[in-house]
Amino acid sequence: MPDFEAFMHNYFANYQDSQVKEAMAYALFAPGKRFRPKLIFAVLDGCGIPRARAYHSAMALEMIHNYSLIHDDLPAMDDDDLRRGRAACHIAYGEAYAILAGDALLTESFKVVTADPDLTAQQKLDIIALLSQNAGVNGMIYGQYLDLKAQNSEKLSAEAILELDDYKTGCLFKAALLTGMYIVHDEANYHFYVHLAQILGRIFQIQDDLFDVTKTTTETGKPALSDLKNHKATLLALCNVAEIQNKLDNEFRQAFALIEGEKRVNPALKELFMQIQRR
Ligand code: GRG
Repeated sequence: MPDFEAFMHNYFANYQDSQVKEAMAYALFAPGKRFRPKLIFAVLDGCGIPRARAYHSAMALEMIHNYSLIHDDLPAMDDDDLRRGRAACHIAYGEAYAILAGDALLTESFKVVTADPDLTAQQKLDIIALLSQNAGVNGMIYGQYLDLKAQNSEKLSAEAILELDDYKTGCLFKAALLTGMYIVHDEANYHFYVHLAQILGRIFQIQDDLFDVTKTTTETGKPALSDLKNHKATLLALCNVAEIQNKLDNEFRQAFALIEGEKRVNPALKELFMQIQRR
């Protein structure tokens, strides 16, 4: 996706030089998969609308995602030294600058949406409200809270773990799909996007839990067995690897049935889910 990367680099040039800016760039331009932007672009692709129409919003969402990863790795949270195969932001820049870089990515994300020349004022308001709601205390932060709380409590039920996943991981996917929905004016399909985002959040989190025990540090770019070290609430505490793989297959079946059930099937969304299945 070179055009989108170039767009983000150009936008970034507006920020005055500082070590906080360097720490922000270190996180944002690390080799991430850009799944949340890809979800937005898939919604646009399905309607034949050029991806560039979503670049501002996709950058905003990727900034929020990267803020969450910087803060998630901090000693007060997961205390992970490695992210995407290299030193976590707080290891490279120190805790204070990493905290500021995360704060700056979050606050600047909203400004990026306002700078989009193609969105109407109503679309900007809708997208900013959507991003803040899904990143905030009724969204991803609530998921992170449930996750932290679970580390010091009794084993969670499978339902409680899936609820945690819906908030921690599903909310930003919901923000991505609904951002696409607002840009292409497909509000009539609101429930389809919300349901698909929920399934995707579960898929991602289940894969992440599985990869923690089945893949090496070189393959994931993260320390192996990190969830175990942090006494994380994952399905592995309740089921074996084969059972979890079964749950994952079931979530994929639901996702494909949902996509195929649409009056106008979006092949780009289907292809993205197939890519996620091949991870
Ligand atoms: C600190 C407020 C705050 C929130 C943190 C997202 C999150 C909440 C923590 C991340 C924990 C985690 C590893 C969740 C599993 C799913 C997930 C979000 C993985 C990382 O996303 P990818 O795989 O990352 O899209 P890349 O590196 O590709 O951008």
